[in-house]
Amino acid sequence: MKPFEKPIYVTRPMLANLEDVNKELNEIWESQSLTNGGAKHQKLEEELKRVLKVPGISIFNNGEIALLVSIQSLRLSGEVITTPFTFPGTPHVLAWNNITPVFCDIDESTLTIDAEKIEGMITSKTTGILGVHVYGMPCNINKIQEVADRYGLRVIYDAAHAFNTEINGVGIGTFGDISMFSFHATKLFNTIEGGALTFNTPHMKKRIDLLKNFGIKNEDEVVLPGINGKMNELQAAIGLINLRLIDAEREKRQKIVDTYTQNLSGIPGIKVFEIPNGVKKSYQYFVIRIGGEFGHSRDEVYSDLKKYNVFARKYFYPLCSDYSCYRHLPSSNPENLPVAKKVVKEVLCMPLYGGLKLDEVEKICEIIKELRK
Ligand code: T4K
Repeated sequence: MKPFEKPIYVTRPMLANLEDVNKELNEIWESQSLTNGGAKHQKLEEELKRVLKVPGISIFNNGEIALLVSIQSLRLSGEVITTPFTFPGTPHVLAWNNITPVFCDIDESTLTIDAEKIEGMITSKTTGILGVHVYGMPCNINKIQEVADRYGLRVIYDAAHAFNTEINGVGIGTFGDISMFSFHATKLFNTIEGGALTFNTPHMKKRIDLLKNFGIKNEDEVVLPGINGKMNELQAAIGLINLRLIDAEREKRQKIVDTYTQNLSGIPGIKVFEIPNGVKKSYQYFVIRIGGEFGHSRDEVYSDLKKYNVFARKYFYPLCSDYSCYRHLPSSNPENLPVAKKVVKEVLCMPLYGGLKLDEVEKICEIIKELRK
């Protein structure tokens, strides 16, 4: 089989029509209001509240600063229990807040933090749980909340991959104390860079909004050591346009996921990572697990696909607990993380974006089948 003529990446951003962008830019130029909570910012917050089905929201310049602020807003300290199977941005917000990440193993079927193991990791220093809805798969929210309530812990969800995810019609951003969404270019919904915190108790917005604007209350008062986490008007404008495009994008991605699933299911050693019924999918990632029965390791498949110009990604390898900045921690001991250690060698994120053609998806599946021979 011939390689693809042009590289096929793990994702491509959803791009708005330039005429629509120009229209928005004209309005911004007219208003001369470029940032600091302008009209577009306010409108995007209102629209996102509806789309994400959340009572409270604050939008940010990127997801990472939003997550950093979520820790400050809940005044977490000491130790926070989290997953090692995530993007570096998750544990780093703890380190930046002088908090020790405590890595808990993951559940083999959901690949999210193993809620049954959280209780055993709680110490007198624990103040919170930071779960990640990895690849848009919801954490075991009921069990996590039950443990948190019993020990008086706060719960934050990193929902960077879970835009539009709902559990039985309930927005994923309503669970726990705060959830963070990423609107990075590589996400289903993008504002180029961007993010949001969502929460159930609308009074939380006041503190979060202060924290993202240097703690400035008014011209005479600065009441908190805040940071600059504000989304600007150009980002917000892109968001307003892109919100109109996501339903069509999700439909295209659904067809791609169906095509992958049909073509890859039944190949010995390949397991398609499926999100259960009752969960509305974000279609941000399509993930397979490559087990021993396939006859080639995940790393071999990853490298072989490159020869065909297909750039799949090993998200989230290596485990955060293996980074040089965290591997000294007691919870990073491999004996504490047997499932994560195994899974991280098997996962492969396949290309998924609306512009990917179905015959290209079929060819990628054929390449994988050929590799097995
Ligand atoms: N928590 C979790 C669980 C996260 O996954 C993330 C981010 C965060 C927190 C932090 O949220 P943000 O602060 O980013 O809002 C990418 C993204 O940059 C990152 O947002 C994302 N997670 C992560 C999973 O993926 P890289 O280093 O893999 O990106 P990169 O540049 O290699 O891009 C991947 C592919 O996408 C490229 O090969 C081509 C394509 N691409 C990328 C960009 C940026 C484009 O076609 N156009 C583009 O503009 O991290």
